[in-house]
Amino acid sequence: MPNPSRPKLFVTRALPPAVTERALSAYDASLNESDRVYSAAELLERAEGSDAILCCSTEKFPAAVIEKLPESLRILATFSVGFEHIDIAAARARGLRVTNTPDVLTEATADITLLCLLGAARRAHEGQSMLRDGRWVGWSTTQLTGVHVTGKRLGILGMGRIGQAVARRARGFDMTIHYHNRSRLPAEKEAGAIYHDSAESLLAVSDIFCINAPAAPENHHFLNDARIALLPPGAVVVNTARGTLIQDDALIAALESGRIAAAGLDVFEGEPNIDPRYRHIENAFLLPHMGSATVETRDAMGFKCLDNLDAFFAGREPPDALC
Ligand code: 8YV
Repeated sequence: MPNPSRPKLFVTRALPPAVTERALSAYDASLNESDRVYSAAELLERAEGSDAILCCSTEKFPAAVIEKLPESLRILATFSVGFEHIDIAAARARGLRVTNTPDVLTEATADITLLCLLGAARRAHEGQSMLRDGRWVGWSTTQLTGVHVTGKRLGILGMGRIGQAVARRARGFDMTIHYHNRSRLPAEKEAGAIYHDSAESLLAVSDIFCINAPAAPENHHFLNDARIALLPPGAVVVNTARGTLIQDDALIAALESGRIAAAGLDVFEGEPNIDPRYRHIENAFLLPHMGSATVETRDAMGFKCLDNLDAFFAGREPPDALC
């Protein structure tokens, strides 16, 4: 039964069970049990009369959508740390609060980054396919030899929370950590990592180049032909941030020519409709955007959305307010 004293919450995607339970206990929540991704028109229609929306990065809120959201809507909580799917300036202009989910997915995303790094460098996809397809006829000294990881130079683009967590893990592989960031980190966060004041300088020393920067207009298609040419020959590229940081034509050509030895990718431009050529590239280790996909992390992300909504509706400042 709708309870007029409880805020009306529109949840755009299916949530983990524990998060659904908590949402239903505190809100007059309308759920999306089929988990279908709604179009902009459906989002607007279903948001009618809502006080709050809990969305994912699969729903886009450009200015044109934000302007048409119902008057009743006061807060949008995204179940993601990334917020490039929301026009924050348009939300601010309309007085709509927006929150995200920092911190709780740092470790899981760093773990998947190492999986992509190792999976690419050590040719995990080719090994798995050979075994599963019955093509493994026996061991040989040169079979599936990959790129040695231990002791290599790791270049991290974007040394925020996730970049730093990747660096912590990579130190366990005796890698030398290099990074480029908008600003240099304090020594305690740098922990010996070598700062580069330009991305170009970082690329030149990156035996393994790892993208951990957020999607922003200034780094759209960051990894293009010219920047790939700066990487050491036979480098490995890893991306667990956003697909738009890579120009697919350039990376695919470099993987096909062997200029880049391998790539480990968890994110893609236009996902889930990835460039179909990736499916046939043997030296690419590919995952379907699984960075934060652990039970603990997804629960924590959902609870963080609800913590932000609870704070807002209790008249407090939401802890993770973006605007
Ligand atoms: C999320 C992510 O699972 O939080 C992010 O920014 O990329 C993912 O880990 C996804 O965006 C869900 O909204």
